[in-house]
Amino acid sequence: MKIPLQTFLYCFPACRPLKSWLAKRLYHISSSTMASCKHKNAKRIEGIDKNMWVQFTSVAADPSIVNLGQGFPDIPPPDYIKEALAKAASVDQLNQYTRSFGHPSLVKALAQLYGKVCNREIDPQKEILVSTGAYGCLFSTIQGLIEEGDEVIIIEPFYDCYIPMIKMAGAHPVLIPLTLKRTKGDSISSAHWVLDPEELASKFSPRTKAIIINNPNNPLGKIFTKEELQEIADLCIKHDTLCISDEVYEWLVYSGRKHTKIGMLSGMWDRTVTVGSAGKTFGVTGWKLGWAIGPEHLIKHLQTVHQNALYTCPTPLQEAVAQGIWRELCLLNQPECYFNCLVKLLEEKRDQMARFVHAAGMKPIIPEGGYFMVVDVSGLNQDLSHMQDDEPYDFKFVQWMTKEKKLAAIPVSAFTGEKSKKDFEKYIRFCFIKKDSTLQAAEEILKNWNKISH
Ligand code: IK2
Repeated sequence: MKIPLQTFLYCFPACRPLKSWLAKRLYHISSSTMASCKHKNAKRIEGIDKNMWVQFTSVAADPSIVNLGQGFPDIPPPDYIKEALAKAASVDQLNQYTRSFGHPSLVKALAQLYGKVCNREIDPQKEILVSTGAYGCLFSTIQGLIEEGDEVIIIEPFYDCYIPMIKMAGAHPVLIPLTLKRTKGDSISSAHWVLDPEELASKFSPRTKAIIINNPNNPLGKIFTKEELQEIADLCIKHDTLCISDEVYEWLVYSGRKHTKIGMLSGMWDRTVTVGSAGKTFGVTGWKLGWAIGPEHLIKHLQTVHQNALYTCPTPLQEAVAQGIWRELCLLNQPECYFNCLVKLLEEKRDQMARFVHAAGMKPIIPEGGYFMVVDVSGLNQDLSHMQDDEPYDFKFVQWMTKEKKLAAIPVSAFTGEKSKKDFEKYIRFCFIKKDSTLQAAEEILKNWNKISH
């Protein structure tokens, strides 16, 4: 026989304290069940909780480690940009909110600069969005233009944030690797990494909404030739596909190479969003300012995302970057231009790094642009069998090297999808926008390592 709790408590009043205890327990159980369900992550962020920058930058933060990992300079930014920031911060009005889609003086400066580079008039109000770094612009582009169920083609190795951003939009990444075209001789350049045109064509389908290219590429340093870009452009036009062109290293182009903007090829302006970064342009990565440039009918959707996500970016930083751009605009193609000075400086550092990694038994891939060098470490035959087995070799190698040799880098398979990890796990990436003393310290580590291991 079942006796209801209320009847039981009525008949046995001594048990009434039990009632309140039971009620509290029941409330606790039901609310914690509700909580576990309501506190669950949104589906759109499922499986994207790991982030390699979070993982590797915290390890490399130890000052005893020579950090050639994350891509930021330890050489000082140009004085004029720091002075411009100090000056901007001293103007009361410039410490307040500014226009949502970009501070007026910055969008004007960007329109002038890219108008000159692209040889077309750019509307500062309608064809530009300023956001929190290239990251913010990529996010607004993908959220604003990519629909649930769409496919987005990405070229491997790729900057790692593309995939989680595409997944957050409910779309599907479709990957195609750059592969090393075998060359005679010892020296390998990023130019030897190419797409297979037939494979590329096979990736386009009626569901393809966009292709993302990164030119110059991080991590390889590849600069796509005009012919390679034309092949991509032809496919975009044939399949009526958008192109998102991440060009944050556009000014870092080494001797003998030329950077072409895919958005400037015939028929491409109307379907291309080009992304740039003040952090990379002026060596101020901590400022986290970037821009997206393209036709009004695309940029207006990025602006919609931005106004509802971030609304605006810091005014003094935007003013200082505007001043920096005005300065460079006047000096463009002259030796005093900061972009040209930086390229000269970095080309020397690139060659210095290539020499010392080669001397240590690693094989460098000489980058045509950017400030990273990918190196093949398989020649070192470093036995890492004692380490966790469920990670690619390069992850283990970087963790081991950081701990044992006090030298930090980034594993290249972090820039690929699952299927390609096997093809890239013998490579690690070094950043060379570093002071001479930092590069010398790295060289010293590699010299000693060689002595020990041979
Ligand atoms: N796109 C690319 C290709 C980038 O390299 C970056 C910045 N990457 O730097 C970290 C590293 O690779 O070590 C971004 C976008 C993001 O740029 P921003 O800092 O302007 O958001």
